[in-house]
Amino acid sequence: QPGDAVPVAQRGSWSSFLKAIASMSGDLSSMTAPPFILSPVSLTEYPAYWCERPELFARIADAKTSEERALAVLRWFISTLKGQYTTRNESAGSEKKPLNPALGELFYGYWPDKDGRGQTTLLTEQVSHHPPITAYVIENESKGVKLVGHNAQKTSFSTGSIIVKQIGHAVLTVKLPSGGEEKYVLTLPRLRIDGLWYGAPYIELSESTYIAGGGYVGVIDYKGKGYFSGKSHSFKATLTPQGGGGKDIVVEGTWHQNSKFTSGGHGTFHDVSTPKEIVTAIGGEPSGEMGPMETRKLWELVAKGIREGDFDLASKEKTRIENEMRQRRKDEAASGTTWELKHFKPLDVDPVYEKLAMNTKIAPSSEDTYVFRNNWPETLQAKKK
Ligand code: CLR
Repeated sequence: QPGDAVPVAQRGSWSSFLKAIASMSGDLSSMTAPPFILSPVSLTEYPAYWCERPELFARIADAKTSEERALAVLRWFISTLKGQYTTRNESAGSEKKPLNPALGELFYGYWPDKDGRGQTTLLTEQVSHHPPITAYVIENESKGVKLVGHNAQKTSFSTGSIIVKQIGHAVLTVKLPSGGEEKYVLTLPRLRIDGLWYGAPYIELSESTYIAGGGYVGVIDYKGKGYFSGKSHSFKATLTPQGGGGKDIVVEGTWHQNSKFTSGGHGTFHDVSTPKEIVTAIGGEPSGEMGPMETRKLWELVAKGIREGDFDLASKEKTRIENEMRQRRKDEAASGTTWELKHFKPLDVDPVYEKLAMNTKIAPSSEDTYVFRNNWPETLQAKKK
């Protein structure tokens, strides 16, 4: 039945929300949604999904050949998808609407060393509010593996589903045993959000993403129920060595379960059932505390309200924050200044993307980027030893 998963008292506002989505263009993040669908987590925390298996991230550095490295990158990438796209269904019952980050919002965290894999640190900054753009760095310094990326979303509505086109990309840098380094460009999948009618939204991935670098181009094709294997969350990844001569490696399976080699290898490629490790949030102030622009500080009472079902508190606090931010923008306009980003510098073109996108079908052929200033807060710098 329509609205089955929606609390009775919110069914009216859910159907108004759906109607509003159907006629919106572009940015869904600032639309007001009924309480039952709100998440207490800000989008600045989502980049942590890239590293919930820190050992797979670290292991990229251990590869001995470019083929091994390309496979290690692919294995780590595939292992992040379950966290990125199914976690909220598992923990909250359905996909939820995240908090829409304020300009300059910050999130810091780390994954501790374990079994010699080294510490991994995370830094996120909301680099734009209109449209929302989030930039992040994840680094395992002792291993020499680093991911720098940014992402935004363009949403549209089609036959009952929300279609989310992700804009942005990430660059993975890996130090080689020989002393040099290798860079890989990663693009992001298109999302389709279904189950809206019932009030139980969930994500399926579609189309293709690319991992280009290290002498390989990887194309990952995503299909839902009724394609390839007939299963939801299916993918097929093809790694092609550049420069001719080599043979493709093909891996097939489901990204939330397991996958196997179907060409160029044998047996299991990856099984994602190993336990994940949630990031540990950490304050970026020298005292170890969280500053006023740090996600969990900024949204503290909104998150509390949502978690405890006190939606008056949540909406009162959300309005207060939004008004403060609006005032800040007005003051800046009046004084002819603009907000200064703390950790990133915007750049119109990304030379790494341009170079690696050349021999692929990566579209668009050019993208802007955010360059990390390499200024980790002291509290995190201390975690990198
Ligand atoms: C953000 C970047 C992450 C992967 C990711 C997962 C879920 C996506 C999110 C991104 C962007 C915002 C998103 C969310 C799912 C739902 C939410 C598209 C891409 C929208 C704004 C809210 C839709 C509201 C319905 C749930 C009703 O690496």
